[in-house]
Amino acid sequence: MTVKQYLLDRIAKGTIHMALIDPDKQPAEEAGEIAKRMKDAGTDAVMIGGSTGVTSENLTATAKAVKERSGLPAIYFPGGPNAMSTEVDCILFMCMMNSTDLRNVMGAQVYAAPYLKKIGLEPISMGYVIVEPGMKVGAVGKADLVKRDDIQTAVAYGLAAEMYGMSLFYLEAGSGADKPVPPEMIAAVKSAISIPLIVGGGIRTPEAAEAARKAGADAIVTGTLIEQCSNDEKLKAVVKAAKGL
Ligand code: 1GP
Repeated sequence: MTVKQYLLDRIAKGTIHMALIDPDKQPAEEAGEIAKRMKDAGTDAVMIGGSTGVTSENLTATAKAVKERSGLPAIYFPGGPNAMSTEVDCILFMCMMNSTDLRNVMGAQVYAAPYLKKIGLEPISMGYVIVEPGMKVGAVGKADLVKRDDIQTAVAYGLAAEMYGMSLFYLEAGSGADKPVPPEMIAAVKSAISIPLIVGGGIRTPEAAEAARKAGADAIVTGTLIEQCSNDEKLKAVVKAAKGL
């Protein structure tokens, strides 16, 4: 089964949770341990990526450790075409739709496509839009951030992603954001599009995860929380709230 089908099958049953691990933040063994704890907490898949410091070496080692320890799909969430690995199960083939740098919209993808074809890695097409505050990914990605109250623009990006035939649409507030994507924005985008909606950035509490799920997120991503939290019960509570269990 493709990873895309795995995700769609799970999403058909309700909101899923994905744990984001930055390979630059810890040794691979530790990443594997985090993935195992997240699997036990009920997470559905592990995304591997970061805005800076990702290399083919740390990506490969992290993907290997994640798969060995958790058995969960290792989904590459690339920050650019510079790091690649055959150890990941798929790559989010994404277009940062609101970047002002053409390389993030299309250039990196064109550069990477022949190599992805050669190694036979599953691409999952995804429209990726950065909402305020945007954090590091907004700055590094030179994003023209969607304002938190500009729901119409967020909806328009979602519709454009769907019209382009993208498989997923991701609303991102940025890792470590003080506030996640507003629930009103999630709800409006969700009701406008029929492709799965991923939401991430600044979700660190069961309340925030529940708000995103209730607003209509199909997948909820948490990164900072799992890096910083050593309390398995708290991790479990956030995953449960994300999934509505
Ligand atoms: C980043 O949305 C993710 O792409 C995760 O954000 O680190 O704030 O959970 P956090």
